[in-house]
Amino acid sequence: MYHIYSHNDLDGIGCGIVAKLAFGNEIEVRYNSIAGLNDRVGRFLDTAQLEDQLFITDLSVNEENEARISDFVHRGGKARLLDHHKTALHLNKHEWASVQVKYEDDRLACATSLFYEFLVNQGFLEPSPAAAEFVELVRQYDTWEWEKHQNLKAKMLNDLLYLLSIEEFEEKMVERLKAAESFQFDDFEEKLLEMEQEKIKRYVRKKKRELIQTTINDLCVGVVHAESYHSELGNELGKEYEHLDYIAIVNMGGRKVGFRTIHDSVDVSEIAGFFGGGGHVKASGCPLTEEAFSVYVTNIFHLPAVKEDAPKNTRNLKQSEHGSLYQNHEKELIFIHPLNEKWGIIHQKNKLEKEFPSFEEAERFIKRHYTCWLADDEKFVNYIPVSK
Ligand SMILES: [Mn+2]
Repeated sequence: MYHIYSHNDLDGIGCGIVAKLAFGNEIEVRYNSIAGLNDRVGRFLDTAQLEDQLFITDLSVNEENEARISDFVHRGGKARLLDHHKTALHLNKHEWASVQVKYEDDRLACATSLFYEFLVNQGFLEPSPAAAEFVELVRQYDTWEWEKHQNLKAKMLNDLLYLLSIEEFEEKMVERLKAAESFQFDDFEEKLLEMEQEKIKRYVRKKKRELIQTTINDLCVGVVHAESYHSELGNELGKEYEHLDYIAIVNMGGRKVGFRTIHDSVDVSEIAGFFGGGGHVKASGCPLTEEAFSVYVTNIFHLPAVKEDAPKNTRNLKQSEHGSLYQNHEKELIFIHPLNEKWGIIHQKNKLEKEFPSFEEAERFIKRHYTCWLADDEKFVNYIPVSK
């Protein structure tokens, strides 16, 4: 009997789907949370027979299971772990593990793409255009490449998973990939997914108005409470408030915190690791421990949400030669103005000594330091700056 223990997200489930294409009813497929995997692997090894074949995909094992799998393999058992998380690279020292973050042409790998290629190379699975397209959609979604290519189909595939149950999604996809020449959504799914896009847009708009800005360990952080749509929120809020180093998404019901960043200079897997979690450089998570709770909830609960830049101004505009006026909850006024080919800042009545080579850098500075937003036209026309 074959057994696959995989992650319970699109990439992990993609592995289960290609496994079913290859092995049909000969494989037991189980999806796990990051926290649940080691228990599952431990229980498998307790009773494993040498003719059992174990696959672990999109997740990695702890030291105890690492040693136990090595032992199982040395006794003649078959096991293979395939992952693409850099936190699992140390497992490559075992012949039974292959962890690969990137392809030779620099495309990022995902577990489904690695596992699909493995199954094809080993002769377990006949390659097909539909399966290859499905795998590529999973890869683009999991690595965020879909955004760069604006490949909405990849995002819709993930949305469809969460509109259905895992079992339903898996069954539908396996049937479709077996039968179809290419990978398509049906008309009903198209309509559903279109409605879902609109719903997500409204949800993100609402959450934008609930974002709290704070400073944690010298990083400027946006905190929001949300149960769902973490990727969309992390991405949209990160882009809207570019001055924030990362977005923390608190899920009270699930007792978890998700971390997302759009910046290359920040590694959110480190931040999650600090609170006993882990993940990718740009997307990670941790349990809502007492410590995380005090940092991301208690300490900032009294703060008001940050406001968006005034959207309909005709006078108070960014990067204007007449200057741009910002305000914050403390009713402070902050003014950015051109100054000898550079940009200067007046905070309340004080001219800052620091000068900035670009408007963007000046704006980033004041948004981080004063938690401010572009004031409306009325404030601007009544504003009299101290003499520059
Ligand atoms: Mn993955």
